[in-house]
Amino acid sequence: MPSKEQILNQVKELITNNFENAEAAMEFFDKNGDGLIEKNELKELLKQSGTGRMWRGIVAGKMLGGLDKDSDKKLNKDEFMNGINALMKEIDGGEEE
Ligand SMILES: [Ca+2]
Ligand SMILES: [Ca+2]
Repeated sequence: MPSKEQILNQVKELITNNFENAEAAMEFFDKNGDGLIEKNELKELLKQSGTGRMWRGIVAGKMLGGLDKDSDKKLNKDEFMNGINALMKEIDGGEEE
């Protein structure tokens, strides 16, 4: 299994390289437009970031488990933004490209 750091780094890169901010990323991945990121949408995010097919479900589940504060199995904007902000803080030392 890829390490947590590896996956988070890929997600961070995806978002920083393709979106102006976390909000824009959330809008993009909220495919059904309900204002919430559910597991399938999270899996799509992981797919785009390059996480292998066999790990996406597991990783999406773990991310949901960690970020879903109100336990509705979906990430609302606050939960998603908290996750992204934590991600941006947690990983540093990467070279700007
Ligand atoms: Ca959604
Ligand atoms: Ca939630």
